[in-house]
Amino acid sequence: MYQSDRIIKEKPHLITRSLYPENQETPIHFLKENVTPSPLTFRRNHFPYPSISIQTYFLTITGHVKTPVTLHYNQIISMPSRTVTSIIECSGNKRAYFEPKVFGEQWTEGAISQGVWKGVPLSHLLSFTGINAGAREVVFLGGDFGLKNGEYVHFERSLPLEKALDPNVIVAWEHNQKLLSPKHGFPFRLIVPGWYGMASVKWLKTIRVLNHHFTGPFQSDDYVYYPHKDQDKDSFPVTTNRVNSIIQQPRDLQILKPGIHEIAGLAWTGEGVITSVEISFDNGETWKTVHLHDTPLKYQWVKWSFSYVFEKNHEYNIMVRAFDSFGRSQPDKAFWNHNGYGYNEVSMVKIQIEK
Ligand SMILES: Nc1nc2c(c(=O)[nH]1)N[C@H]1C(S)=C(S)[C@@H](COP(=O)(O)O)O[C@H]1N2
Ligand SMILES: [Mo]
Repeated sequence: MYQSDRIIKEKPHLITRSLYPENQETPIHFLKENVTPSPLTFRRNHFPYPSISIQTYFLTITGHVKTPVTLHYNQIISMPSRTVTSIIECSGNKRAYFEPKVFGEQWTEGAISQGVWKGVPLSHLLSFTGINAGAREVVFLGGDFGLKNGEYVHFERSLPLEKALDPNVIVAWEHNQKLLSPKHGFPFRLIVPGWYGMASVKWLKTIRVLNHHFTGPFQSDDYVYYPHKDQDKDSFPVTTNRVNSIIQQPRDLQILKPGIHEIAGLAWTGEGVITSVEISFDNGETWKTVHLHDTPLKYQWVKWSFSYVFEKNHEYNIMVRAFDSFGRSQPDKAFWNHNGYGYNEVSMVKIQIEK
């Protein structure tokens, strides 16, 4: 066997942003299938992985409920289940592209995955306990913890009651027809389709119903859009995924032979569905509609492609923008915010065609 064959047969790798805690993104040309295999799924962690043993594990549902309950693993996985296919995209995806630069993990475009998640609807769990009048939010506590702003805290986030009761919000134990892996939240994680990834709390330990607004550090400091550099005014929380796209092929700064090439990628949105994707070869003066490979579905990405004849000895800026059923599209200039969330500027690659 030649050395090159051996290299080609090696498994693809993630791109490491940090190892402790582990933060790794997926090279976007590996997002080929509609379901991202677990080993290729990006990893986003604020703290070291918790160690959880199933024998001692239980999930508590408490707070502003009629009957608090404690459930063991087997009780939960024997409940009526629902399967949702959904993307999970980190709200910091594409942060590296903000100008001026912002602090935080410098994700490029691969902090996104699409998976098939099976679990019990949260609404079913809450029908078990009942909810008291005046309930406003539901808080989810993850089993991982560490220092934040000088204090030991767990990763903890809330959802407004209305979103928590959406039948697509599930407490999942299966990912792509397999048991949830330890890195992605075993034994249970929340899946919140349509919201950026921070909402999908891993290693779920406690569910608490509140009659007031939750203000943990991952709710009030992080995952807030702060539009100004030096002041907090006009801030608002990070929730749904913005309409967005990536160009997977050709890759940025690739050199190609003259002639016909296929341009291909993905497009997605958090609310509604993708309605069209457009491409421009003249810096946004004119746009053509690309071919969508499937009927766009809610919470899922859609693959698109477009064939184009490239002239020799030329450079091209290929620009792509997606539209959704709310009439939203990708802006010409990203909405800058202090912590660098929700980047969805028109996607672009620059390529060169040989002489
Ligand atoms: N308990 C816990 N849940 C968490 C996180 C975390 O650090 N701890 N990170 C969140 C963020 S910011 C994202 S983007 C997703 C990433 O999910 P993944 O690592 O399974 O891809 O998990 C979310 N759930
Ligand atoms: Mo994230």
